[in-house]
Amino acid sequence: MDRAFFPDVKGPVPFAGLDSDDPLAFKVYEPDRLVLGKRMADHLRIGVCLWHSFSWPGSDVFGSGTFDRPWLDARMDPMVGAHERLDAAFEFLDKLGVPFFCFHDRDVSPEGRTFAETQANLDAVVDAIAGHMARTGLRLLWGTANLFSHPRYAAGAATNPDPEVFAFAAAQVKSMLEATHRLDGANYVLWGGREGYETLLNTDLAREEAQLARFLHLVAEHKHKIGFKGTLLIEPKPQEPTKHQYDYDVATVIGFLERHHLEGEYRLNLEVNHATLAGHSFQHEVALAISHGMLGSVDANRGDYQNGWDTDQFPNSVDELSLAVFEILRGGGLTTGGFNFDTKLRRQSMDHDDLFHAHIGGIDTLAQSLLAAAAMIESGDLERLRSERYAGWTRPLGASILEGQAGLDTLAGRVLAGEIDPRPVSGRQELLENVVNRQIWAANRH
Ligand code: XUL
Ligand code: CO
Repeated sequence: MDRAFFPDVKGPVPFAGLDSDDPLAFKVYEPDRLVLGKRMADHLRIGVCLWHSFSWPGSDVFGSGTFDRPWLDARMDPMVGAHERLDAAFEFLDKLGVPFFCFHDRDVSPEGRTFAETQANLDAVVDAIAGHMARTGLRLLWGTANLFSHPRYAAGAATNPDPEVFAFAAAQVKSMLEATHRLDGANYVLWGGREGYETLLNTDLAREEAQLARFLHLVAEHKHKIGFKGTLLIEPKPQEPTKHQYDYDVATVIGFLERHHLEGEYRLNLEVNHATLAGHSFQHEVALAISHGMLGSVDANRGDYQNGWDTDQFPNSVDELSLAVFEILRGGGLTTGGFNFDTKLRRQSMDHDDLFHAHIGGIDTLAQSLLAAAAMIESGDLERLRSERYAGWTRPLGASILEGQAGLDTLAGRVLAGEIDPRPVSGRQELLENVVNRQIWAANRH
């Protein structure tokens, strides 16, 4: 494409600060600003997804696409469209000034009539992506295979009742894992698209679990075989598109991985809206993953509290996000992961620039959440109050219980003798909530 797709944005989007009213400037995100001794850009490792932003026309179940995405026009040669899409996507990424992007195989290259043709299409597009990366300096946060859109996957991929579908999915993941390796991806994601069920009347749960475990072992084996050094990530989600997805939430996935001796091979890619669909706060999912050493990466977005589906909106609540970022900082920060915007414009946001407004707002929300979370860490109040709450466990009684020296007889004897007589202690929730709010409100002064 010779013409710019986003001619009204010069880029890179500058940092202009809170006093600026320029809608095409960051108010808080300042990549080189040091936060807790580390660049903001290195804390957040922001990525943009190529599916919602470049491969979705703005359709919903009641209506067709509303967005101007010429490369999706069915009358265009799909490979010509694929290259046009990449031109527009890399123009956007470069102008936005983020370091990373993410994609599924089918976001960037079309299926051919045979698998060999599909592979040739992907190879050609990956060549073009490598060229764009070399030109712009953008990096791949993660790659993934789309194992849910094609009708062959209607009953799942690895958990399909037909082993031929399992084999086809295996071929697709092999191909995309190798493409991710070639592009030096930092991670490879497996979201269980249709790994779940619609009705138990036709579903053998034990069999499907065994199939999924086998599939994940094959992926891990292939990772080592080709020498891919990135992290393999599973992305939990409780439902949608299937009525019940097997990778329901963090607790379920960790249990599954441990049951099948896969916990050393995989970590988790946590999405905000998936946490809320599972009935959890995002902070909960992040904290639980960290407590098991399993946090990998984040898909940043949000849902809408009035409905129960995955609206994938751009994040805009510092109050909510800063608590999750606080957990991430407390856990030592992200390593190979980042914050990928797995986010969709609203269907009426059809101007080309809307994609910039959406990402700029989401990135500023993240940056402000980082400042607030860093202030919570720096003040030390939350950490101090939490360790005071558990202080008993570091004293002789707690230590003797945890180390297995005190059995029921010993403990009961001491209680009976009146030596142990616990008093309820305040959990100080409101005090803690005030500490958090003060840090959120004051964060910009730091
Ligand atoms: C679906 C979802 C996916 C994964 C990648 O809800 O989040 O886009 O992130 O397959
Ligand atoms: Co996602």
